[in-house]
Amino acid sequence: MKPLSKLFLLICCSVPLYSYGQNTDKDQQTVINTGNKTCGSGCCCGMETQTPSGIMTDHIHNKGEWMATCTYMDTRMKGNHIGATPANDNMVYRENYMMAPETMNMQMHMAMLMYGLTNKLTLMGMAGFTSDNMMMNMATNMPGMNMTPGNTTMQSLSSGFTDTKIYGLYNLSGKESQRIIASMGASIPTGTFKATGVTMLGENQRLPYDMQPGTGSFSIIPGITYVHQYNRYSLGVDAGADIKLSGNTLGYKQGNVYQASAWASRRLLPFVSGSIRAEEIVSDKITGSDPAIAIPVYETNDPTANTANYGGKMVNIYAGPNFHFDQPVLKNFQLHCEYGVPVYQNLNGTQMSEHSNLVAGLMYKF
Ligand SMILES: [Cu+2]
Repeated sequence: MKPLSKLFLLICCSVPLYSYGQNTDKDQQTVINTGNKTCGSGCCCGMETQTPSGIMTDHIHNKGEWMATCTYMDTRMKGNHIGATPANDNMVYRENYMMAPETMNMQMHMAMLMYGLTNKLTLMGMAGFTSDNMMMNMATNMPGMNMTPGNTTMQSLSSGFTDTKIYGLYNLSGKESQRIIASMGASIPTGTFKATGVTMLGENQRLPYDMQPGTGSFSIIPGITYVHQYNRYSLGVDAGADIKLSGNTLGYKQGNVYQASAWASRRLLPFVSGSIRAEEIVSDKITGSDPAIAIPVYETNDPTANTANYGGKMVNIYAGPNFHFDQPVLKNFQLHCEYGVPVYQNLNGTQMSEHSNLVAGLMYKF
């Protein structure tokens, strides 16, 4: 685990322990009343802290209000699936591949800024940096491959800035307790899609599509989010898509992504709420290919180098706590954490299986 992830976990555990015992029922009443007093027609205040960490488009801000968020995302993949069936290395080799991915870890740090342009329209921008680490096994040593005899694993690393996203969020309903937020975003290809590293072809080779920090394509990101907030609990649904507008300069286009979520959350203590969320993600195959990856020996032996092995359907279940603090120094902060595991995966071709997802975000409103 990297130092920053340790820090997040430390904050997760220590701040609520500090807050506990400092709060009383009277304090809880104060939090809710203060929230209502400062609310505009659809702002995020008081009780919005119940929305799960992975949902970014659940609220807007009052005119002139800013919010900054630091988010850490840790996605882990382990083993493989062929379609909907979990597959061990031998099953991958029987598909005529020489390489079988073992694990992959993607760690992303994201900075997000929100600004209330009017009481109904909020602008949001996101920029990120990602680090990917993939381990692969190979069936046997092949001549000309980048492996020493007897060493049957290979590690590939990549890192870089991700694509940058900008959004407009508009509250279609007049109420804050029942919000319908329509959002429209655009993804700008600031992330590299030409990262190189260790592959079966050797060092400094173009890394496969899933190891590239960026897509190289502009995309639009429409979405709609509904939140019904009660005093102690809230319910919400969210649906959205990431539609690639065109291929990149290398001649391929990452698949469109469609996602939907539904969640329920409840205030558990004056300073903490818990949420559970179900999420479905459907992603399309890659169209076209990168000439530096679509080399026959590479494409037919490494499943991650083959565009047929991208896209699919998955359902994830998440749970996590949200913390808000009412100490004078901390009252503008909120901390959201969410951990998820897949309950269903039906992936195109032969692909790495999703293992877990951690999202943790520290928000500051000013
Ligand atoms: Cu916000």
